[in-house]
Formats: sequence, C-alpha cells, structure tokens
Amino acid sequence: MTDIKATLLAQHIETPSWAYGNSGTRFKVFAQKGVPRDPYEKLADAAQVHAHTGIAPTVALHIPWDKVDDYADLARHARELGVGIGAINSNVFQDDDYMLGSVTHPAKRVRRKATDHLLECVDIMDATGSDTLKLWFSDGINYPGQDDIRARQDRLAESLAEVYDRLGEGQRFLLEYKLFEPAFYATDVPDWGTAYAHCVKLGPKAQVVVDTGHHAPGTNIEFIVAFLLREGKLGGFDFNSRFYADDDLMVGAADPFQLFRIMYEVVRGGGLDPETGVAFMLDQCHNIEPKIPGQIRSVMNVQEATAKALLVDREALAAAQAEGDVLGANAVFMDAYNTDVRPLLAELREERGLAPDPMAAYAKSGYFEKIVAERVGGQQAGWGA
Ligand code: RM4
Ligand code: MN
Repeated sequence: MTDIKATLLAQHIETPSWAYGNSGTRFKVFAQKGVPRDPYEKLADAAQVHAHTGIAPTVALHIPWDKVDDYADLARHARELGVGIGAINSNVFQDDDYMLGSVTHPAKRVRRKATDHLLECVDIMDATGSDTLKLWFSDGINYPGQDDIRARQDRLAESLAEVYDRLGEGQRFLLEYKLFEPAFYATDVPDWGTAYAHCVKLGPKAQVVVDTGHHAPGTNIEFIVAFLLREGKLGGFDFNSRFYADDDLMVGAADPFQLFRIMYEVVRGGGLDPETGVAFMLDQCHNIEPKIPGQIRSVMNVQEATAKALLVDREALAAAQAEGDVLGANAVFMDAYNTDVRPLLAELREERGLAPDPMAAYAKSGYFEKIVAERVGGQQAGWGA
C-alpha cells in the first residue's frame, strides 16, 4: 500500500488553461460568472485545482489564447501561485488563412506562416521553461479530389522536421491525431499510426499524444496506449470523455471502465515512472458545469482510475494468464476495478495535509464567491479570446 500511495503522489495531472474560460458548442457559448479575463486569472484558477487535489501542479497554455507580452513574467506569476507552465499548445486552426489547411496548405505562404507560429511556440517554451510542445492540426479536406492526399503528407513532414530541428535540449513535441472534424473527408493526421510514423522518422523528441476523444466509436484505446508505450512513443494524454464525437466532457464521466483499462496499460507499461515522461493532461470544456470544480472532479477521476489500476494483482493475473485461465484472469482484473478506492485516496490526502474531499473543500473555501465579486468588467476568456 505504501508503494501505491507513493506512486499516486508522484502522478501529476496537467490542467488546460482553456478549461477555465467560457466554452460551448457551435450553437451557443454560455457565459459563466467569475470566469477569468486573462491568462493570469486562468493560472489563479488552476492553482485552486492543485491546492485542493495536490496533484495538478502544471497548467497547459494555448497560443494565442494565452498570448502575453512577457512570458517569463507569466511563468513567475505561476510559480508564485504554486504551479508551473506545462505544455504549450499551438493554434493553427483559427486564422482565415487556414481555411484549406495550415502546414499542409497548398500555398507555400500559408505553410510558412503556420510553421512560423509553431517556431514561436518553441520560443515561448524557452521563455516559460516548458519542455513540451503540443501540435494539433485541423488540416484535412472535405471532398474527394479537393487536394492531393499524398502531397499533403509531404508538406506535413517538411514542417514537422523544421520544428523538430528547432527543439532545444530537453524539449519535445507531441503530435496529436484526430479522426475527423473540422475536416470531414480526409484528415491529414487522422490516427495514431500516422502520428507514430511521422514521429518515428523524426526521432526521440517526437512522440504521440492520445486525446481520448479523437477516435472512432468502439476503438480500443488501451491497445494503442500499450503499443505506443512499448515503442517509447507515448508522449502523453489529452484526457476527456465522449459519448458520440469529440465531446470534451469530463474524463471518466462517460466510461470510467475504459479509463481504468487505459490506466492499467499505463501501469503495465511503466508509464507512471516519471522518467518515461508520459504527460497526463486534461483537454476538456465545461460548457454547462462550473469550471474549477469540473477540473477538480476530472483530476479525481484520473486519480481513482490510476489507484484501481495499481491495485490489480499483477502476480495473480500473470499466473492466471499463463495457465490460460480466462475467467480467473478476468476476475483478477475486475476485482481491482470494483474496489472502492475513495477511502484510500481520502487517507492519502489527509496524510499530505489536504482535505479528504477536494470538491467539498473547494466549495467551502469561498474562492468562487470571491472571483464572482472581483471579476466584473473586462472581457471574459473564451475560445479565441
Ligand atoms: C483540439 C485538440 C487540441 C486542443 C484544442 C482546444 O481539438 O484536442 O489538443 O488544444 O482542441
Ligand atoms: Mn486534445
């Protein structure tokens, strides 16, 4: 048990700055009270999640949503709040120039502009001390024949190579894939195989990031996780959950069993070992629920799934597997999943001087009332703000 507790304490879950801003669907964005007006206020909210869970010490930024004049100052502000800057997320999907793609666009000028943005993100990593760049491309085509699928791969490879070469010592990029949306016919990085192939060609500083909402329904995500970890190519996760498409709901809300199965493969593959460098990031939007508690709940969901995965009796499982004991092996697995780990986690928090129930502690803290009173006027942050 002490081993399990130590491992759980060492796990870091990164929250995304954009989760604290307003978000919505293409039908409506509902503004909420107390929402941050700038990146400094987003970091303050993220620090609350860390203060109550004890395991969310870094915050991912999204550029240009989190553009500031002085990134070193933003990083200093984060440190003062007790958190650090995590992955820098590039954004080459919200400029009019990118209608037909960014790094895969048929026009050289647009590709240059997109690649320059990615390079600028590496500059921001230098300024903030971030070691991870996350690349997601909305690039793709809507109609058969619209552009040359193969040429678009060439353009992608060229841009990735330029960014790769710019990475400094101790820096890496994570390439994210997504099956569809906004492109509806052929996405340029639609699956883990495409991302993996580009990363293998580039070298050790390029790894794949698995956004759990970016697959076709029914995809066995834990298989992908096991495979990538085995190859040393699992850079991290963008956790969220989905019922239908890329719903960006709270991780573990739609399918806690799937999250457990994913975390088991992480444990099995040594992915909790900090040296493996797997980043556990959230990529979510809280469209109708309050944002800070939404993040706290999500961090807790990942922690619960991790605890259950750590409880799998690996020896008993291996023995049953070796004997071909199908039902026995499955029973060992399900035993761990069916264990209520909430008392263990409450105990762990108390040992660390935290409240046993982070949700209740946040609600009691008065922070929400404070930001609602203080954050009047100005422009609330949201996608694009
Ligand atoms: C994309 C992708 C990226 C995230 C943006 C907000 O769908 O998941 O990781 O940065 O959304
Ligand atoms: Mn993502």
